Amino acid sequence: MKMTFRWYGKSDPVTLEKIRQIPCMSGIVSAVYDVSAGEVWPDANILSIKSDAQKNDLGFEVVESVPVHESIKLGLFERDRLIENYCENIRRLGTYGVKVICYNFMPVFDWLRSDLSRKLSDGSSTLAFDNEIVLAMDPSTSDLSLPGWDESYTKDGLKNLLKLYESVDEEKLWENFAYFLNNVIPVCEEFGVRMAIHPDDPPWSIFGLPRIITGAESYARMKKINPSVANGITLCLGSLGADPANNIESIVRENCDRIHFVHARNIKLTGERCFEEAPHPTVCGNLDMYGILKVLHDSGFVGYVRPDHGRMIWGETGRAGYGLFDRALGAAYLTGLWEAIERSASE
Ligand code: DNO
Repeated sequence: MKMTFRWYGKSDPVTLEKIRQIPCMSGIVSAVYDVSAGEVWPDANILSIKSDAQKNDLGFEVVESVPVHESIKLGLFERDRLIENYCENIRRLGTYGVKVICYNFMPVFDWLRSDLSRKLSDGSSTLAFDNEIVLAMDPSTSDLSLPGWDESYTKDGLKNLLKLYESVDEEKLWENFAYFLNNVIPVCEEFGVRMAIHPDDPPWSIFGLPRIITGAESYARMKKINPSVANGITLCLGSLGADPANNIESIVRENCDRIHFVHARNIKLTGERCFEEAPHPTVCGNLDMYGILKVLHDSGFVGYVRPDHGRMIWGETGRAGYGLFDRALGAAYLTGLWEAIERSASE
């Protein structure tokens, strides 16, 4: 297991100098943020992340994300050019030592929360999802913004995009996903890169848009489309865990050969389709972190882990979910759990 930490580039207040001081941190997870979705990432931008990381004794082997252009998800005529650009990014990243690309296939919106700063009784604040609030939101006028979202649309652009999705149901999205996979996976195989799809977060349809990566059945279907291990998974515990019907341990057992990246975080279910993001330890939420990590360990997991979202604690302010302190506590906790699991397995 390699412990990693997400870094949003030079503008991130959580600097590489701070990240390197977290014990056992092997590398960063990052991306080229100043090139639009669908375009090829200049070599210089990729190399600059790599050399910044290296100067701090950190690796750069995981990219999160290379965004999939909406025209690919919609299956529009320009998708072939955009997929070729995606393939070129895979070639370049592979050449510079990137091993895993985390991506998602969620239409229009990436992860979603209704509350970016819910006060908890201990004085910290956290991200939360409340279904009633989301149902009442109008996506084309809401001002919500989350780290990593594509913010390049104008209000009209967004409205047009939502309109285009009216003719794309889940089956159509699967078809477009299969087309994408069957074009990119051979390139990944050639360049030693593994794709790791992030589950839909939360794992159900929002704003009437189709969402297809929601649990065990999705992974079985993905494998049927393309059985290569390069067609892999980012196991995001908090995303999958938001639906109590998902049995994460069993998803791990069924897919252990293709889990290349883990987003480890805990959540506290607060109602039907409602949850708060909890501190990482098992006792703080509904997910059994020890149990899940143990199954990963026993299934031979050798991929990358990053502590996912943290609360804002000790007065920290910054990107929602992506402050330093609580994520660093999460990393230390997860590293400790892993050490205990490894040691007890070898005794
Ligand atoms: C949220 C993240 C997601 C993730 C993308 C991957 O915090 O986990 O935004 O990066 O869905 O493409």
